[in-house]
Amino acid sequence: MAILGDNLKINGDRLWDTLMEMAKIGPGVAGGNNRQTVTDEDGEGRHLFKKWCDEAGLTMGIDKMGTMFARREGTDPDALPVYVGSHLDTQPTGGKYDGVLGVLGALELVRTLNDLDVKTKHPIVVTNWTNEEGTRFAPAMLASGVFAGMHELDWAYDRTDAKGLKFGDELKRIGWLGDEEVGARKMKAFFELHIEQGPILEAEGKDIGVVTHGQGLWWLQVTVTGKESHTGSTPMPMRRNAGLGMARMTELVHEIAMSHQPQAVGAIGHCDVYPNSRNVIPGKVVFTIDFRSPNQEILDAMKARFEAEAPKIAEELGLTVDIEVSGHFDPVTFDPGCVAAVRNAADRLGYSHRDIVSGAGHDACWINRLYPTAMVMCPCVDGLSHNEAEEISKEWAVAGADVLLHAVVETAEIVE
Ligand code: HGY
Ligand code: MN
Ligand code: MN
Repeated sequence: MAILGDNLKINGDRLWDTLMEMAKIGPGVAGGNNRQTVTDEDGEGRHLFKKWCDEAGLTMGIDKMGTMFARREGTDPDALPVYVGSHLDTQPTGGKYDGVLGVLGALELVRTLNDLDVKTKHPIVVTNWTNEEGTRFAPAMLASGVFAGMHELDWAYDRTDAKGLKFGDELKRIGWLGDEEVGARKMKAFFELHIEQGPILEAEGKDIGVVTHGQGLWWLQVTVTGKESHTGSTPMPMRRNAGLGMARMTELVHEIAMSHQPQAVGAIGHCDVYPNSRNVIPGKVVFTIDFRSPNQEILDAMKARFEAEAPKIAEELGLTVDIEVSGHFDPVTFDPGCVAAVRNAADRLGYSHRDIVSGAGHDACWINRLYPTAMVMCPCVDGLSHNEAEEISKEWAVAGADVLLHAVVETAEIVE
């Protein structure tokens, strides 16, 4: 395909300006973003994204999880579309690029095809998946999970945030509850551009990560119960300190992950201490654990060991412990054909690249269960992400979007 030469490239200035424009919505306190899912800020970001899609001549469809699908027509309206996108929602102390680069890189792809009047046989659909982060409403990748049939729609609607607000009510309140059945759309393939959120590409001086696999994860929610009592007058032997239980279990999580190096990670992320008073021994603590590994056996062994040993810690300290699963997906192997399209694109464009396993979860991990899927990664500074200081270079963003453009256009089949 002649036109798929290295002359087919995105407009880097326009992509960068678009990223900076979106970054103004839901600003954080340290230069990043706090645009959590189905908040007013998320709604504002959606309106801006829709405005840009309208200007690009795309047809917008929205499903019952609020996911946004902006369609560029192909020459064959019946051909299965190639979907490309990521997420616009962020962590509370999120960066400007996690997810956003994937949505706006896909928009730039379409803008470039419009500029060059390039036609493809298959339609191309730019996608913004709702609630990828799972920080306000667990689990992560909620909308793509419903789309992939991993969660029921009503179960997703009932997910509650720390204030007891329901996801479905909040989606309706911000005005982005769509009418399409979730999962009704069929795809030829799905591609997602994402920052690596790890140090490998930058450390090795590589422009592109060709994502062959993704880590699996277990999210556990742990409730430790003891007895509230006075921090001053309660003798040490009489205490039933739920906070101490959490501390010992936190050490256990770390030790379990360290025992499976280098193929494992584990930490706690969220915790609520009750009554959270400086002179009351915590009677209850609720905290979350995030175990991940690219290796299924290791992943499941970490969960099993914690489930076996946490009750022993509790018993020693006169506590009780309850463990429930709040998120899970198995390790992912992306589609070899789509992965090859990414690798060929990087070669054709002369970008240095290496195969890589995604440390983070992505919507692509769920969509890969239904349709051929692959990811493109670009480096990020110090591998830092889920931090307002998250940073990428314009050159990295452009390289990633160029490779995404070629992989998608090759799959959507250019019409000469
Ligand atoms: O948790 C994750 O890996 C993703 O950032 N939601
Ligand atoms: Mn992300
Ligand atoms: Mn993220």
